[in-house]
Amino acid sequence: MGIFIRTYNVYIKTNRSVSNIYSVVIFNRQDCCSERLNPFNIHIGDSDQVSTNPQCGGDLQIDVSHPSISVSCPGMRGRYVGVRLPGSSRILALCEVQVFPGVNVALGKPTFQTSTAVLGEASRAIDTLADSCSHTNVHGEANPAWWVDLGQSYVIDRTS
Ligand SMILES: [Ca+2]
Repeated sequence: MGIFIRTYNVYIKTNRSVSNIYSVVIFNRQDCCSERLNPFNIHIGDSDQVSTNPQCGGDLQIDVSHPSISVSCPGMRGRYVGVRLPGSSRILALCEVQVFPGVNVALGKPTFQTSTAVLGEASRAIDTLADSCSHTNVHGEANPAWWVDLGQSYVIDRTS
């Protein structure tokens, strides 16, 4: 079993102008190197300085025998959803990142990352192809990160 964070079943939505995020789903590399993702952090918030936004769940671990992990972050909100690898000399590859308020709101949105390897464009993490992955500098770097700009703030109001 991968880590599945489940807390509240119900959250009272106080701002009706925002939509709902239920979970963030991350697809890991399957061809090699799947252990490189551990540990990772998910940041959600309205700052484009992604690493300053609140973390969902602290240091997270994916079960490397599973292709993906679904992380619920109830009560969090934000326009930017980021994945960051804490530590020196890390390499971040993401094959898909999905943000779910019923439908995947990350699709078609602008994506960014701290560095880009050849054929590892940030947009590959939202191209719906599990064998096409974003990739930061192959030599590693401190605290590499990837993020998507959802264009508006979304809030989690309950787990799905
Ligand atoms: Ca992909």
